[in-house]
Amino acid sequence: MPPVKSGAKTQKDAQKGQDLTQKYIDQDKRFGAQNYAPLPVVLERGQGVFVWDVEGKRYFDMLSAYSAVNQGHNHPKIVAAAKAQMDRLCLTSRAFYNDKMGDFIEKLAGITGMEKILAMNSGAEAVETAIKGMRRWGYEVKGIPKDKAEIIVCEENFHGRTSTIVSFSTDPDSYGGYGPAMPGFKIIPYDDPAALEKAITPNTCGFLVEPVQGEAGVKVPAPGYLRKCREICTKHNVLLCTDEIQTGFGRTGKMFCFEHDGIRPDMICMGKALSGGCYPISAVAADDSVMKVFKAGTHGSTYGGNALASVIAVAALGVIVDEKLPERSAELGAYFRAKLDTLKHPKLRTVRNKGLLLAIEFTDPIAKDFCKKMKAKGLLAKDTHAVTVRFAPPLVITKAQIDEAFVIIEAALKEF
Ligand code: IF1
Repeated sequence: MPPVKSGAKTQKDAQKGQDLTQKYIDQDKRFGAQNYAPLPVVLERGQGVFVWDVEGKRYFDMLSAYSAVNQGHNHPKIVAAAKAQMDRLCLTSRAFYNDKMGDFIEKLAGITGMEKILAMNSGAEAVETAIKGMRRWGYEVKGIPKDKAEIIVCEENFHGRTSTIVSFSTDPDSYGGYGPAMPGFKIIPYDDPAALEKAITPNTCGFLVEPVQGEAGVKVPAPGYLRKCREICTKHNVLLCTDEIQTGFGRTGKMFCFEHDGIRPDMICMGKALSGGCYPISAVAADDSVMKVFKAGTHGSTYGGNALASVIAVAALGVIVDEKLPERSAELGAYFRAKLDTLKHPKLRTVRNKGLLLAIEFTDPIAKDFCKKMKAKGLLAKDTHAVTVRFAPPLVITKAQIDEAFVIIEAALKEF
């Protein structure tokens, strides 16, 4: 007999629930491309820091859809804004103006401190936009000879899945079998300003960097790294482009992670929490000296900046500001970190964090098994690179909820 799950009242209900879970997993196996290997949990509802599976079991969401759900699942203000707009107008394409995009880009320009915004949909599209912008700036403003522009990136980067972006990935899972690689990228070690300066040539147009490397396992660079990169880029007339798709919108304890170093990049890539998880919305911000290279007809997207997306982004940004999510993230990140620091286990190597982007690293490749054990106890988190588990709850989490989640983490660790 299967054990009774917390969401089911009787043994029979539990069996029914498990059958339902299996049905959805079978459907995925039967009809879906198998480009993911998810934990065997099928979610049907979310609210705040919690999600519920089809068996009625509740989980802490410690992934937040890779930091897209900083505002918490189904934030009522974002959902209400979306619902109201859906009755009015969703998509017109950019062949015409709509009456909502203006408020979106004005608000995002204010928050980023940049003059201009270019709206896209996925994070990868924002990065692609930045790459195209840096190259074109290189030719038109810096005077780099045709087709010679170079962009510098870092080892263990994660910037998305397009064929160009995976061309400069150092993870064989990401780039393997997808060649030929797009030329024009130079890869240097992360957190190494000297390597940046050495890699720059007269043909370098930009440096694309994550303020914290998420997929690499929450790799936090030395304080001042971005400040040094800023100085080097300025000195050599190279654009500094920070990928804030995962680190932005409060995740690391500031609105944007680059603020920890007190700098201003030339371009900012944003996505994920720009919609609070309610719609794919991404954007690039830059001053007009860079953004001017995008002339009419030279770049775009059917859905980018649509009315529905714009209204959702305005609401999602409003929640971040009104609920002081960056400040919460700083305070609660330190609180969560201090709790993780008390964990004692021979297989636990280290703890890292920047705000509410935290990770624990094991000495052995047990991260996936650890996630399975936490799942059984009602907490969902994701392993990365076999030895690391990332904890990134919605930023609306409370201290009491962190305490409750920590009990699960501690209990799961005891089973190793
Ligand atoms: C998947 C990782 C996280 C990103 C940064 C751009 C993008 C991402 C810094 C692209 C996206 C996601 C994609 C998701 C897994 C996830 C991820 F583990 F792969 F690295 F978050 F840590 N820049 N990251 O983190 O944005 O096009 O996906 O909207 O399954 O690929 P996107």
